[in-house]
Amino acid sequence: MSCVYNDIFASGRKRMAVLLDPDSFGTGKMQQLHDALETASPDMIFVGGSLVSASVEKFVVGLKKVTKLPVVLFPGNASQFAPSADAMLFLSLISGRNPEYLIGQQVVAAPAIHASNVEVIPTGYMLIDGGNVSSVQYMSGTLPIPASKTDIAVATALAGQMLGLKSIYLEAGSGAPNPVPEHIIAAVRKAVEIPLIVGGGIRSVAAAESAFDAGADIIVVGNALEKDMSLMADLCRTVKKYRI
Ligand code: 1GP
Repeated sequence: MSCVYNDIFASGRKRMAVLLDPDSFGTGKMQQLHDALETASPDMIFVGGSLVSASVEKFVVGLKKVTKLPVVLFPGNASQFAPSADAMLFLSLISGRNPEYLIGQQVVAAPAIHASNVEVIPTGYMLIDGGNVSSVQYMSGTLPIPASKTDIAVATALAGQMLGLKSIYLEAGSGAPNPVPEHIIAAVRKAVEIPLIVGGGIRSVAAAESAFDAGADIIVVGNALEKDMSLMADLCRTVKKYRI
């Protein structure tokens, strides 16, 4: 049986996930996505968003028709579970102090996830100030960690690791003006051993390189690809350069 965590997250190789929001991406662009994936081949597809109205399950089933890549749920809340996915980030918003996103939504979702074959990847989700009020910040009613407070980011990631979480996601927010700063990535990378996912505002090869150079294991790119799918090939070439 394939294991997304062992084979991709903890492989020790740099990886890239393409993030698709079922509402903004829609099923109409599946052919375009198929063509882009043929040339680029990222490592996996993340599916989710802060607020999703479309059926995530229907979207995942549609995705499975155009790609064999692992589909990993990246849910904004419990309603975004889809049993046809390969894996899911079981997120706890550990940078926030809202119990609903620390444990509440997780309790709601747990029975359905348990009854499925979806692989669960417990993940500490940390919102870092990306220079605007992000959807995550607004929807979760939590404050991001200020981009200058490296010590708070490190302590939060350490606490997540000590709680047994299997990865840390440093999030600047979708479409953030500023991606997670290198000093935060580097300090968290040094502090914890678990895989480090970095996303939010990565919209160029240079931004992807600086996240990897600072210590990201996996980068997540959504917005920029929605605007220009051709960027996927450039980003995937960059990821592969790190594997030589
Ligand atoms: C958002 O980290 C992801 O949750 C990706 O962000 O859409 O800005 O690439 P972008």
